[in-house]
Amino acid sequence: MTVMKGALIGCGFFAVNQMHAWAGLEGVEIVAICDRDPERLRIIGDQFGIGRRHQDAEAMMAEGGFDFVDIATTVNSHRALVELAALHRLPAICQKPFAPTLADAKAMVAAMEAAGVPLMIHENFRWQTPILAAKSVLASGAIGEPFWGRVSFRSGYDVFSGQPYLATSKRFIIEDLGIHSLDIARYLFGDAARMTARTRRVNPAIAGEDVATMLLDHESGLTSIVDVSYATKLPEESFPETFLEVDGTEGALRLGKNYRLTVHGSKGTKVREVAPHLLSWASRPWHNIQESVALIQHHWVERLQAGREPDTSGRDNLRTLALVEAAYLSAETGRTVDLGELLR
Ligand code: NAD
Ligand code: 89V
Repeated sequence: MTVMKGALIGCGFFAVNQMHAWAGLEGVEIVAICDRDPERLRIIGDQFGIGRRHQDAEAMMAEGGFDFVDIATTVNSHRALVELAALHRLPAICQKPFAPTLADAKAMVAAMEAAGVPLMIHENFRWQTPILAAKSVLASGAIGEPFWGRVSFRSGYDVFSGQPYLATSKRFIIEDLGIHSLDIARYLFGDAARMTARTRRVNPAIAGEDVATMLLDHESGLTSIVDVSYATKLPEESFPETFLEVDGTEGALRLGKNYRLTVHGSKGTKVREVAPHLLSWASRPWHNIQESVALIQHHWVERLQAGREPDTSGRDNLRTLALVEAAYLSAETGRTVDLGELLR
């Protein structure tokens, strides 16, 4: 089997998961890493036994020796790094959020398309085992035609200790976490035509909004609510579980605490656990996210080898990012935003 070689850029908090997932996949090997911070380079390089270490992504790409780049830096560096990958005709994975603005993301898609190389956004939440299970129930027709849905993430978890930059960003929960929930809504219910949103900042110690409630009119006629909060103090913390409610013409689906999936339809009611697997390198409560990282990276390898576009390609993810922009615009202006306005 030919082994595909990759280079990872950005050796921070989340890259550790990506490196573990690469190490666990067959047919792929990370041969070089890059970070501006020499200490992060040393930590990740030593932990995963990577000898080739760079502080400058441009120099690393110019030297070459790999088949793709995996960009795991924070959002403000994404456009420059993806454009650099395009310049070197290197297929690239870029972490979410795709870009600070939809205009940047459109330029990144255009650059990669002009270079003729694939771009995948690391939008991993739709790859979570419980979300995949819900998708397959909806596709089976067990609840009939879905007409209403809710994607809900409500938590009081301290995300700022692992990712301190989230406390100082002017945009917080929609851009960082809601983006995943909005992508799940697209994955389950199809694209949305209109967005109405309300936001709040409850935690006075942070710069951005930590609560958002979004109403989506989907092209299919389905209505959904996507609600996210990091200000919700519950007796039992559920981070990082996403809860789902879907009503259909023949029944209903509920995904609740501890990955309990209830499906009610014309053939009766079934309740089962759709918990993620605890991979050898994973730790609770992050194992749900960690497994989805392994699954999306596996998808990338498969699609790259087959010469087919990944499901969460740059072009696909423009529609998820447009929902983020629409939510901020709607919350700011108080009006309902037509997605067509943003995607033109
Ligand atoms: P981090 O700040 O811990 O790590 C980013 C690293 O990138 C830092 O070490 C920094 O020095 C390096 N870096 C920044 N710009 C660079 C450049 N131009 N060249 C080389 N190195 C550079 O951030 P993080 O928490 O690991 O987040 C990284 C990205 O991952 C963010 O976009 C975040 O939203 C995303 N993330 C995704 C998930 C998920 O489930 N998909 C979870 C957490 C974070
Ligand atoms: O997925 C993310 O980007 C993370 C977290 C799940 C903690 O919000 O920031």
